[in-house]
Amino acid sequence: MKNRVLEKFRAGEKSLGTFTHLLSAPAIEALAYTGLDYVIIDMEHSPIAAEHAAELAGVASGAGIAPFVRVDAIARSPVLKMLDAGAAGLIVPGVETVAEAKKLVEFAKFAPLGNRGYCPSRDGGWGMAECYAGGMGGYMAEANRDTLLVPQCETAGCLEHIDEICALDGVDGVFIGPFDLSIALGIPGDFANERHINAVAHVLDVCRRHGKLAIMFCGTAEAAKGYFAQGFDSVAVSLDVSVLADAFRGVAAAALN
Ligand code: 3PY
Ligand code: MG
Repeated sequence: MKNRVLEKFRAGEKSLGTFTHLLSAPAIEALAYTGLDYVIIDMEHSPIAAEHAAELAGVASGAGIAPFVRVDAIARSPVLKMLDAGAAGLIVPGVETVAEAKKLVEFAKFAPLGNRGYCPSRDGGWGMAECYAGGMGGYMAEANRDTLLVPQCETAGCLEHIDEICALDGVDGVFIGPFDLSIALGIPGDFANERHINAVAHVLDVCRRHGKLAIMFCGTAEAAKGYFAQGFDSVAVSLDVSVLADAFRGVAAAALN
């Protein structure tokens, strides 16, 4: 159940990912050759549902790129299904309250941290993975340690309570959603606004103090470089479909003009 993003975080190295909306196994296999560490299978903003997300997670781990899943609800079902399917981490959008974050820990982490339900499943090789050598306790401990629970900070409530949320045992990091965060701040898309810059810096600082993974989302490699320089451990850049469309727009412009 090794987790490349976690290993890099522990080693003080940065990691890079992107979102996938393409609903395409070959696209994910291709991403594994690009130098990206992880791909986030997005159940929130794409039609990808549980069965499809599980297949794509399997494809990604087989290809050597860590499968993260952005679930579409703060609920037991998607959390459990995606962890059982072998997600290296869960990104959870729209978190508002400390109580919601505690619920997530309850769903995503085995006892004693939480109350995750158990079934021999893909993430533990259906009971045949090495971590089972000493019994199912080994698997449970490894799952708790190596699969990341990462709430998004993108609401006013989450920003207000970020210190408490980040401090929770079982919350492994925070993923900033700059678009929704800027909407929550009343400055949609204005990432240069001082209030947005201060909010982002504050979340990063809180993550640093609690020793948790700080992940930022942005649209370009240049912006990613800036966030790494600021101290983010990880950046998710853009979306496979956007990068594809941008590339072809450039090809069309160059070929036809
Ligand atoms: C946001 O910017 O709101 C996000 O959730 C990025 O994925
Ligand atoms: Mg968002």
